[in-house]
Amino acid sequence: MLVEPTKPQSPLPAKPDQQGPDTRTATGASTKVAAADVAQQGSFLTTAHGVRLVDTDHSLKAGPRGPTLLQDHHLREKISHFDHERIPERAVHARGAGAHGVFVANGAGQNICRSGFLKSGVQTPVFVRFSTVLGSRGSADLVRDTRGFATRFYTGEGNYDLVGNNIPVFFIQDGIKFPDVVHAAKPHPDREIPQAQSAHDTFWDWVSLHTEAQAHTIWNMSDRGVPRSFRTMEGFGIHTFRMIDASDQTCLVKFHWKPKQGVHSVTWEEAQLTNGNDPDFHRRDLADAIESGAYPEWDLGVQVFPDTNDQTFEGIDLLDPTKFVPEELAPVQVLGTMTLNANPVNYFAETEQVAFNPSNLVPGIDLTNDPLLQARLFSYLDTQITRLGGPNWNQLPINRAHAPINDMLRDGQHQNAVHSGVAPYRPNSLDGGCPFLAGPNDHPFIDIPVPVEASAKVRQNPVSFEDHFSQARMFYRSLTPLEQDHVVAAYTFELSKCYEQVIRERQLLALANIDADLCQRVATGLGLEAPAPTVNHSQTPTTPAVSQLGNTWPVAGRTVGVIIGPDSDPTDVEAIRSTLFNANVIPLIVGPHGGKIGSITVQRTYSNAASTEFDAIIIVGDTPPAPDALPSLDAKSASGHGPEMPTDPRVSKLVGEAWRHAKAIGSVPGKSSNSAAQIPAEAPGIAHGAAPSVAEDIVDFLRSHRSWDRFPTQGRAETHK
Ligand code: HDE
Repeated sequence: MLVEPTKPQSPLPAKPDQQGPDTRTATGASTKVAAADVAQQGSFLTTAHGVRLVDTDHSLKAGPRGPTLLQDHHLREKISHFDHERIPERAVHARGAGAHGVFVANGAGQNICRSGFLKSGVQTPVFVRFSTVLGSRGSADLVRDTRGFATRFYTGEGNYDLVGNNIPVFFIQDGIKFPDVVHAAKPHPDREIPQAQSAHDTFWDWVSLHTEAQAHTIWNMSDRGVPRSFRTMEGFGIHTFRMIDASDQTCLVKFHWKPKQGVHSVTWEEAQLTNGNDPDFHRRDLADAIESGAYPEWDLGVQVFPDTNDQTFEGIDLLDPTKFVPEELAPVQVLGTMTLNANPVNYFAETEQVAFNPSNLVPGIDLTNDPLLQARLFSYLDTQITRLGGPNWNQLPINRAHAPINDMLRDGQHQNAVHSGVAPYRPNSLDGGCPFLAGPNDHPFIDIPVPVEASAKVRQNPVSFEDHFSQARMFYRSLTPLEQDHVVAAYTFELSKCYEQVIRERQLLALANIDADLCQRVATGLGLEAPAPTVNHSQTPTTPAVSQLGNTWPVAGRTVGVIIGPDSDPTDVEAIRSTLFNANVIPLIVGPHGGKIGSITVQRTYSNAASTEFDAIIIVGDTPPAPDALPSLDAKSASGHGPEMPTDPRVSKLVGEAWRHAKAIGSVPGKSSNSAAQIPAEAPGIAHGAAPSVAEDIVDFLRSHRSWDRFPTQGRAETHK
């Protein structure tokens, strides 16, 4: 008689009369082969079914000049597969770059969370995907936008996805509005412009009407909207999550990623130039850094709050994702460190097919009722079905868990598994009762029975969600005067790109409600009247932790352009290179032409180098006009400047931009005055002198990222405390 077994058993083997396919990979190899053989094996070109081919350049035709035959199986397979190479890009966050790494826990989380991956010393493989939000897959990296920061931890207890951004607050308080904000921010539906940016009418129309978006928008308008690198971005989980310890005690947490290299940005002008010079700037920077061994690192930390009934901390509603908690009120406690140490082998298979999902939780981490988070739990699962063509996307290599899987999910498009047994249901006796349910000591995910406030079903926000301006004000007033200047410039630029006057005026009113001075300065730039505020602020606290300036950071992986001329001293160049290499900074030699200048190998030329690819520059000796520095040959050479000039005009342009973008500039004197002569010698971030000491000074300047004090600021110092 069949009885339901009482002990867990392995999945049933096939019956004696059954035989599944041989255990082969998709390439026909045995499953125990190296990863590369799973993708392709053998050195002959074959069809997708392993038949070797003698020709792939000519279709099968009725004679050399005749029509192509339908019979050509190779032609049809090759073209048909090609026709289906693209999958729908992500609706948002379409443009991204990924990397593999490892997270090592320091054990500090053990007291508040029972997740195995937070136990001291546990190493967990991770895959991270950074992204912009608005642009299409082929858009430029350095647009003004929020950046996605999505991390998958392949833990022993299943996959945990922390799908966050580089800004700690979000546009909206309730997920039901996500299609609205995205439709407003995406290109206009009639002409499909502008690509990958918020400087247009529909965006500002929506955020000026829907003022809960203002708290996020001001972060976008700050330097956070144009990061120097993925490596120099903070990450935030945004929502409040719940952690559960070994004895079922709970606390509320907000996640933070802190980059070891500090938080840095580029200037707006630099961002715009970069998008033309190198639209892949961030993607390249991440891959190059990893390839060169300058592995990016972040500490993962949490702010911890008591799990109180009102889920409010120091007056801040923890369920409102447009609010953040200043670090001065709740310090970030570090739980471990993530190091990104490997680039993907194949962009499509990994970075494109990775399918994050905030529902991927592990024991010890649970959700709160944040209405934005709740809607995400539906959206991500749903979107992958369209994007990855069916429900089995979790079987794709990058999405597979590193923990044993025995689900009862069956069939569906692209099913990779050959499941044995007959009873993918519970309870059963036919498959030996498998799979079994875990007991409390088997590391199961347990939904914590959090009481739900007795209430009616309503479409309503809590009252605290009505405060839309106090945190935007706190953020603005916590920035340094220079950072405030950048915010003013960003709003002025964006609104100047709107055509509708009424939209500008409405956004000015929102700015008046954030800070009167901010509003006045933007209004001046737009040539409009500053409106009076309609909101009164009582005392606004400040949180200096949101400022990016005023510290020094490691310089590993930074790039310095070393600009040489035909007579530059190779000993000087070598001294500079070795000083920079010793500091783990990457020198790139920029010469008047490709190939070699004497014994020095040129990596960039005057005509193809862009100032935006360097964090600093050093000019070694004289840089007279190169033979191709003629206005008629190169528009960059600028009319009127010809071979009679002491300096190649493209070098002058490079130096001028480095100056404008607050980058450190060094020069080693040559025989005549070189291009750095145009720069005031005593200005901040300028080093003149002998080769090794100039390079040492430049490394020192790089530690504070930029020499911002080169320019006077207009922001109000008294607001930043
Ligand atoms: Fe997303 N979001 N999102 N989002 N999101 C997606 O999922 C969505 C939200 C974030 O590198 C999509 O797989 C809704 C907040 C990142 O693959 C989609 C709502 C935060 C990424 C989606 C939000 C994010 C996504 C597009 C409101 C920061 C890129 C393709 C309820 C905490 C992940 C995909 C990657 C991607 C929906 C809100 C961050 C459409 C409906 C808040 C970093 O499912």
